[in-house]
Amino acid sequence: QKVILIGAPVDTGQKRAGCLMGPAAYRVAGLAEAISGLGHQVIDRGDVAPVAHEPMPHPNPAVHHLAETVGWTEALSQAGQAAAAEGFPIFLGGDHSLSLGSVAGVAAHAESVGRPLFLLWLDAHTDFHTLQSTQSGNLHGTPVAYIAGRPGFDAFPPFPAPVAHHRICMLGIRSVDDAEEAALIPAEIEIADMRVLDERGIGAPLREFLAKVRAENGLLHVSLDVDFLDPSIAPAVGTTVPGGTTFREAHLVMELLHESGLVSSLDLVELNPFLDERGRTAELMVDLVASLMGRKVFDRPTRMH
Ligand code: DIR
Ligand code: MN
Ligand code: MN
Ligand code: MN
Repeated sequence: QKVILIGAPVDTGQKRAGCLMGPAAYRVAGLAEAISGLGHQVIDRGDVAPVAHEPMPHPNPAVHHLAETVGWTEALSQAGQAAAAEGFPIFLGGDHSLSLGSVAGVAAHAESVGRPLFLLWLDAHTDFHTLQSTQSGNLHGTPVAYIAGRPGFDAFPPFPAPVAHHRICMLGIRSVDDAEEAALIPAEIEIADMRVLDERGIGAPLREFLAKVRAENGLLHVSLDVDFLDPSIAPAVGTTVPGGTTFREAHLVMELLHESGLVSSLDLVELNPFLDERGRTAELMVDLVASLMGRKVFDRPTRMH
């Protein structure tokens, strides 16, 4: 595979500074070397810069950094669409507001090749707020709403080919705000929250979703928020929520994704290196990417399920 690294040092989608150091931390932790060591070609495109805009006031006074977020969305969408046409983009965040742009870019690419885009959201949070419903005003809590085509994103470029609800799956969910829950209850989005994962394990719901992607010959974008992981193994995130996925659950997800051969693009988001402990979270994220790109515990050609 030709893997294209796109640095997205976005820090304006929430209020705790530090995510802008994420791309540098992934590079220091050896992300490119880990991927190329598996036999892939890796091209590091460096960091994207946002398009500049005058401040944009919003009727919801909680909303902050709207103009900056729109500027990042435009720049990352363009970079993402070009990279998706050329290879396998990995977006190095940056907070989760970068996915407004990264997924817009890969959605435009999917539309241009006539294939449906699917979205796997690995997160403690559902990130389903509109600009009207958010109470924190943190735009990292909004990308899935934009991607799914919810109204209220008039300040942003129109989302190219919104992703249908049945093509979205969320794993690891354990923090949902009331307004998000109200909007999600009637939606056909697959939500395997932590309760579901406790009952069924993480492999079963993921396999069901992958079967849907395969049945429609879809492209699959994976968005991995550090807070998908339990804070005991991944402390470097501003919004830790207890009860997250374990080391092995997370690796199993990545191994199943690799075996499926269906993943076409990836976000790594919310890493705040300022909160890390000797780089352990950055290193864990790099190891998870390695699993996604083909590193195996035990490399026997076929595995029995
Ligand atoms: C919360 C949370 N639902 C909000 N956040 C996220 O502020 O809208 N944290 N996405 O990672
Ligand atoms: Mn998130
Ligand atoms: Mn989160
Ligand atoms: Mn919340």
